[in-house]
Amino acid sequence: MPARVLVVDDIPVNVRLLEAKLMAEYYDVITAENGFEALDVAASENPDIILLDVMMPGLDGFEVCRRLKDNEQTTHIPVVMVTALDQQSDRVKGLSAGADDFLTKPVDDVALFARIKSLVRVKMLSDELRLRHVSGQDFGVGGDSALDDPSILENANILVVEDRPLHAKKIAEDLGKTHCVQLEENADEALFKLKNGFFDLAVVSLSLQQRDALRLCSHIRSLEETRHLPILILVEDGERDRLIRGLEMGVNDYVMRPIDPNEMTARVNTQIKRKRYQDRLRDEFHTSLEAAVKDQLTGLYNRRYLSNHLGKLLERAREENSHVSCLIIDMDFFKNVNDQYGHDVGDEVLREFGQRLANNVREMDLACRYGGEEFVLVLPDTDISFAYMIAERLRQEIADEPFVVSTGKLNLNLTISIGVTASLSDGDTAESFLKRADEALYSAKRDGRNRVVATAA
Ligand code: GH3
Ligand code: MG
Ligand code: MG
Repeated sequence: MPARVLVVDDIPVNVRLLEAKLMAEYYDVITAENGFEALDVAASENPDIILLDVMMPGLDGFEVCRRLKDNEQTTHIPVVMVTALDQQSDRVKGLSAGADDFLTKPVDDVALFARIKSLVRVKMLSDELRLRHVSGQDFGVGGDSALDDPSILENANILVVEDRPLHAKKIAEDLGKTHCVQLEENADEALFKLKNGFFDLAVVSLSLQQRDALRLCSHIRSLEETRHLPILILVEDGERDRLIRGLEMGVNDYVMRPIDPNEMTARVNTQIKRKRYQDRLRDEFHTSLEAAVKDQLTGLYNRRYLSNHLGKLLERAREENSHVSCLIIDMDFFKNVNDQYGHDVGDEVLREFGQRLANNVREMDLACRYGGEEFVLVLPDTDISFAYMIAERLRQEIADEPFVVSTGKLNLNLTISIGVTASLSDGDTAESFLKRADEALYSAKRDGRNRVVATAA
């Protein structure tokens, strides 16, 4: 879906000019001619970004920005103030009104699209997080921490790569007011630090004297550890071609020299936000992925994962002409534990059993909770006699070692029964495979429990 841009300017020619540029790049453009209209349209149309003229009769840009940021419905929409050239005081005012970035008139194409791209990306990431948060709450998981909280910028670590000491010192001073800054003059050293440290952003001078700064940027982009790290470059006036090459190779944004500290800070903050939203999304993804495949009580894989995975293991075994074996394990008379000591103690036993099972398996084995007090252990590359041996060892260990529960107050002697089978060379589905093991388990129960029965295929 193309990003939707709201262009606000009281001079129709300015609106049309920006509109034409944006439409040429396939952005969806909506417009407003004054501050009040801008507030209405922003609330009703939910644009992905707002380009806001400063000088307007009635409500000026600062006031519009302030109201947008005060309104819960529009506060998350990034605002770029379009200011007259070299109006430093406008930038300070814009920042305190909550603006996310600045562009100067006449608007330069490279600057325009670099900014829109960064900010729209930030907004989409935070929208996505907000959405997941809402659905997470529907399922009763995930906290309710505010996502637009200012803490997203706290304790950010920035590496500044600049080999001219005076320039470096000035940048460190400016950014050091709000972030933790490290200076590095050597490009190789910088790459090493970025690779091994915990940085949120690399600020690279495009005018390094000792090394080609673009080569450093390209290395940062290609290394696994730094692929997602945002890069902001500092550019001299005559370096436009190199700037464009930098943006093409994945540099995220730039600041022109002489550096306006406010502008640099705004851009640095945008990049840090983007990085951190992205990190949060990635973390949440891993957590939800884990929740989808793991059993909550024991931390073992769940039945759904087993069903998905077992078919693949069997297929691979067939291709490689090897065997997969499997144990179905069921606790004996487990109902008695619940009846006698309560469900919580039962849960404790299951957790402890899961732990013991996990301790008994190899990296390649798949231990899962099949349901209630039933567990499945899948052993790739293992024939039935070896699987029987493992099952027998496990049975023995459980029978010999009482379960210590209720913080040491109870010692429970429990036993397990196990059905064992191995895959057939001429084809076995996950269902037929598990069914055979289940039949073996049934025999073990029938024959008196606390025993292992293996079915020869
Ligand atoms: P058998 O030797 O024939 O397997 O006897 P059993 O009592 O172990 O088997 P049965 O299938 O009759 O009962 C299983 C019990 O496991 C009943 C159920 O309440 C309990 N159970 C299943 N899931 C859980 C759980 O998550 N926590 C607890 N505490 N108990 C559970
Ligand atoms: Mg049982
Ligand atoms: Mg059972």
